[in-house]
Amino acid sequence: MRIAKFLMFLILSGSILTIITGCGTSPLQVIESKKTLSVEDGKLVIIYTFNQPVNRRTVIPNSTFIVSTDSLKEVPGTIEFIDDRTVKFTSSIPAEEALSTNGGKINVRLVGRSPFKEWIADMKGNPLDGDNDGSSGGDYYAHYSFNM
Ligand SMILES: [Ca+2]
Repeated sequence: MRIAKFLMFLILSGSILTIITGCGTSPLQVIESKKTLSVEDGKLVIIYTFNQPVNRRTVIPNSTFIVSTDSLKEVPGTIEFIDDRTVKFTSSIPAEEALSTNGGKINVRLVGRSPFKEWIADMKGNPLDGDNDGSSGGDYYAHYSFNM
């Protein structure tokens, strides 16, 4: 009887703790901006700002930061950090090569869910809340129309 009560206490205090810690922290999310996409020196540039610092080692081109177009499944590029919350992708090929002559669609996927735990993470290792449901995990997808 006493053990059962103690177990009950453990289960209750555990769930209360989960509720408290769950409310206190907001997950890593992308802040939507109108100036995401641009061309610099003929290269395609995509900039995202997050709501908190990002673990730099987790942002990897064509692994956790995936850019594609109508004609290219993976646009090769490099990642640099403007500050600890702002990530800049620059294509290593000219924008003209990544797109068709008139432009086209650019698709971005930021990985927040992966069976291999290869995702964009905050400083504590929690994955990106890309689907914006308020809890860590879920991919972020964005599609842009681009005119050359
Ligand atoms: Ca989520």
